[in-house]
Amino acid sequence: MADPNIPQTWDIFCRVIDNFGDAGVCWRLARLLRHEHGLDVRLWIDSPRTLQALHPALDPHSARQTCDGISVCSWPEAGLPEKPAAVVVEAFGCGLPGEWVARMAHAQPPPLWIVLEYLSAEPWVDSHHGLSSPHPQLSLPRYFFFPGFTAASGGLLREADLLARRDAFDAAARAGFWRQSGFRDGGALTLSLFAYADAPLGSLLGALAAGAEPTVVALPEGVLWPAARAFFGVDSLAAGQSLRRGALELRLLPFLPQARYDELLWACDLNFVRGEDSFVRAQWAARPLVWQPYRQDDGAHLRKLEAFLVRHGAGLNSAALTAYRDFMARWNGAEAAEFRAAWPALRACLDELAGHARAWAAHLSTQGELAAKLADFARSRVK
Ligand code: TRH
Repeated sequence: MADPNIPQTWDIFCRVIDNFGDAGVCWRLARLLRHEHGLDVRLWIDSPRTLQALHPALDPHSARQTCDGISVCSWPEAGLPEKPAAVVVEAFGCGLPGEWVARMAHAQPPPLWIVLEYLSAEPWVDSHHGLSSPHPQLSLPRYFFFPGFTAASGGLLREADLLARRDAFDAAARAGFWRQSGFRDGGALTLSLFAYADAPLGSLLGALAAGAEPTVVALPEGVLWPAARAFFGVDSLAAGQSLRRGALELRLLPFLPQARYDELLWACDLNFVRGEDSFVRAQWAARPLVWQPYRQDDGAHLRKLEAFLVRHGAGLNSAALTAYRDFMARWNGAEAAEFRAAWPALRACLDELAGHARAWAAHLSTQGELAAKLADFARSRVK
């Protein structure tokens, strides 16, 4: 439980840029620090409504509340912390408000300031992880903490029981998940789909519908529902509904609470994910995944994709890697969004990709877990 040498109080400061990942990662980190390290955690978030989508028990109108053992403070409604925590985590380099930094500078002793960066598989992460960069004017110790896929990085968030719960999710649990979602699990090839609005959904669904193999696509409510409506030529969609065309069955799901999203990943044979947190969860699910990184104007998202393919692709046979790369390039707009050949090629090596995904998850689980590494990092830097 609590290690007295780890600073006991933590403030996590989260600005929601857009989408769900900022809140998703911060909520997961807060829960790990609280429940696996026994620390006092305050999560300061400027969009409690986004967090409520992930954790429905949260009251988005409350300035301060305790949820799942974590003190959730809506910022700026909740004002400033009376006293900054011993460790202040600035999530994704979102920038702490000036009045926060001033209060930190006056605290005795000053808190440890950790900037939690975005996840990347790029090689430079290892040499940047843990570097200090003191505040230009104030004597506040500030460090940069980089998640990553190597032992030298900050690692990935993972609950202690996650892999055991994944492995216990058997055929009966899979059937139960679909039944609870309003569907009968007929054992067909099943894909989950979570992507950005610019994903070429219509082209993918067309290739699946034209295929010979019955294929289920599970689509939680979100930005891709308009493209699904257009594909099927319907005016509305509702969770629990399924639409069919040729070999394709599209199953509409609600946006699931974060705690249940893992079950969707475990209930599928291939998972389309995006951004950061769902991307990591799909790797822990040990199923093949197709990733759409968050688009960045300078093309940095394609460099992140390439870096992942280089790391993850090592050990894959060349035919499987070629099909995987080609499909990911088309899904991410680096190649024509045409799947009539790319999908059958990917489908043909899905068993190889599945075995590789299991080995990859096992490899990642030996690398040290992010919240534990963060707690250890704080322990070693707080006098
Ligand atoms: O929503 P995202 O696109 O968030 C993005 C990324 O984090 C990106 O790195 C960041 O720069 C940008 O926000 C600002 O994708 P991500 O990271 O996968 O977060 C989605 C969260 O939603 C994740 O915790 C999984 C969760 N989720 C559910 O809880 N239920 C669902 O039904 C689905 C589909 C997702």
